[in-house]
Amino acid sequence: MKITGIESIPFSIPYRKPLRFASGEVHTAEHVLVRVHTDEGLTGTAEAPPRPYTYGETQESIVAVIDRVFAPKLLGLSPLERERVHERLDRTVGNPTAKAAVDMALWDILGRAAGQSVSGLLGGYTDRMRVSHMVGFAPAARMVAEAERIRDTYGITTFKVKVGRLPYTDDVEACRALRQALGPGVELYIDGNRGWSAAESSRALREMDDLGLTFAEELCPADDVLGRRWLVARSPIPFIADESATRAAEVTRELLGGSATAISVKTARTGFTASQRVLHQCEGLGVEIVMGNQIDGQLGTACSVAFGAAHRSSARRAGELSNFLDMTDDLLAEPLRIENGALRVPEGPGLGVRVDPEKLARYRQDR
Ligand code: MUC
Ligand code: MG
Repeated sequence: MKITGIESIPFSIPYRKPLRFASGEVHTAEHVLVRVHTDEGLTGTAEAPPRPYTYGETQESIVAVIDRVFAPKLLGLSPLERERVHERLDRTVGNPTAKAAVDMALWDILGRAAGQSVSGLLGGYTDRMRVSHMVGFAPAARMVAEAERIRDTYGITTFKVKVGRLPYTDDVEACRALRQALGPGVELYIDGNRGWSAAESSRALREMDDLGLTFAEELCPADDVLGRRWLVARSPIPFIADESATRAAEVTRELLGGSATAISVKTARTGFTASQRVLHQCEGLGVEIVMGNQIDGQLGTACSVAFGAAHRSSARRAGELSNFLDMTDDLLAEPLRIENGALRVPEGPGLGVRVDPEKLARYRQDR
């Protein structure tokens, strides 16, 4: 089987309400649908979500790098030649979500060719994951109301609270209000998207010491090298590297440098192949991982749950799988459903999902 074409289709679907966090905000899902075609008629599909403030990629840059740089290098290769595919993609530094979408579309093809689910091929550990919901910036009372609505509607009991605002006491107040309203049975952790200094982060962690937080993620920049090491050495809870550890080499650097003690794995930026490398690396080093979310739509979320459910170490924690709930619509013919706080891996060969052609026609921006 040979790769005969790679399509990159920009589409745009508005959010019902924006998600706000320290490094940016998202009002519209301006993503890219990636479809890899083969000479045997099998097509693999995945989604690339540009996050300009995190990786510098935009919808336009993803389309351009796939059309002009990646596709010409990959045509004629077999989807089974994944090492060769990655050798060619890795000549380019950066562009992580574009590369990841190509990788995941190839796995979709392999699953469809074998008549097996990608999740099964990756590891087949379980068929679902508990879901963690991300609560964005808002006044404390609105953050509490949002978490209560999500708990009551979907049974979700793990929340990642966005922090990193100044003064940091606003976030301490919001976390305290969430703990008081939701009670001790709910799991809370925080993500600062580099919004605080090491000293502010340290003060905030001290003031929240009684809240029983599970993790702290990317509170200050990893580029503040000594400040970050100082903070992580004093943190009473594991410190997750997210945007500072987007590739296996960065994971090594951050962990061995003492700048992180846990890792966020995002299929949106490391696909399945490189996510598995990062996961095995973390297992080997004895470091916990959390399945993160790149504010994915349903297709990206189907990829995250396929990967997360496939492995013991990623299925152990709730995965961030609910950002799509805020979108006004999506591309999938069969929508994903979160029930009793969990999301099941879609059944069927490959990723087990299908894009609705009418929805794609409505939301695509290239025609
Ligand atoms: C997260 O975990 O940080 C927000 C920015 C980004 O790159 O990902 C999201 C969620
Ligand atoms: Mg994060």
